[in-house]
Amino acid sequence: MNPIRPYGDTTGDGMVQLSFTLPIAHSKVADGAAVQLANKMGMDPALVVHSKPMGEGFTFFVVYGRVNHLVEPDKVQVVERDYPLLTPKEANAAIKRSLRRRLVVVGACIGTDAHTVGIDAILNIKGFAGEKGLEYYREIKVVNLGAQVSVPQLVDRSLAEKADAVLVSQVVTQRDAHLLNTREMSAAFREAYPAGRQPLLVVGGPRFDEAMSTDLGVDRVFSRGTTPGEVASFIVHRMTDRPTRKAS
Ligand code: B12
Repeated sequence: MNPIRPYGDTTGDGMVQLSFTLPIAHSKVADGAAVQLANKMGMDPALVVHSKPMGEGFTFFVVYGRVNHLVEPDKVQVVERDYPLLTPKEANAAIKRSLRRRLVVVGACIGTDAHTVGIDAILNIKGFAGEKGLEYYREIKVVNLGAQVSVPQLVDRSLAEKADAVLVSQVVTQRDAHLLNTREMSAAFREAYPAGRQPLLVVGGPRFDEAMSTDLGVDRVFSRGTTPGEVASFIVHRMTDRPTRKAS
């Protein structure tokens, strides 16, 4: 694929829009500072199209301008879905065939995170984006622990429920809380379970990099826009692929 450029008014004109906040009072100097930053980032010319005070001593900006960088789609690396998308009916049938019992999923928002809408979108029967959540699947038992669950609580409940898969949501990313919490969680599961017997660990949230699963010690990372069907299909694919989990 040929290199491409951003597009604002005419194809390939390189126009982009950027928003940010600077710790400076709203003023003409502040607008100039925003242009200076944009110039240093490679936007030239750069135009402040919006600037508004954000409390005392802070200003929010939207800057519109041209960049000269070429984008090379051939060099982009992403995590592609490497398993088939199943309908709930197909997923139920696969679970029944290979596990001969219901598959147990335990879900939670861990740490201080109280953003439950994302995990509920995946788990609750009402689902997300026109797809039913995992509670709709007859062969899946869902235990949704809700918000602000500690790692020890999650591990204990997973052991008690004999969880096949543990689904963790992390939405707050301040000071990399999502990464630290996930690493703590995966380490706790490695410690609590015999090698090779731990449940499938799945983490999700809008600001995760899907390529980080190995680094975070989990089986899969899902990011923004994930649908319940993708998650159910992944779990079924991995569960029915790994005989060691079947007997638990
Ligand atoms: C609603 C909301 C709240 C509600 C949450 C209510 C609830 N019960 O969830 C309330 C008002 C409580 C709240 C509080 C706070 N919030 Co808030 N909140 C939001 C908001 C507006 C929407 C989040 C949301 O519901 N998205 C919709 C769902 C469907 O999307 P999603 O979470 O991305 O989930 C999808 C995927 O990511 C994925 N997914 C998510 N989890 C999982 C898990 C698994 C296993 C899988 C497979 C997939 C998956 O699947 C989902 C469906 O596609 C966002 C801003 C925004 N527009 O996103 C801020 C936002 C997340 N909040 C933010 C902040 C800062 C806070 C507070 C700290 C504010 C404060 N100072 O008090 C508190 C923190 C409370 C706490 N202890 O966690 C920041 C986070 C910034 C950061 N970098 O961390 C955001 C981004 C706003 C912002 N721009 O500043 N918040």
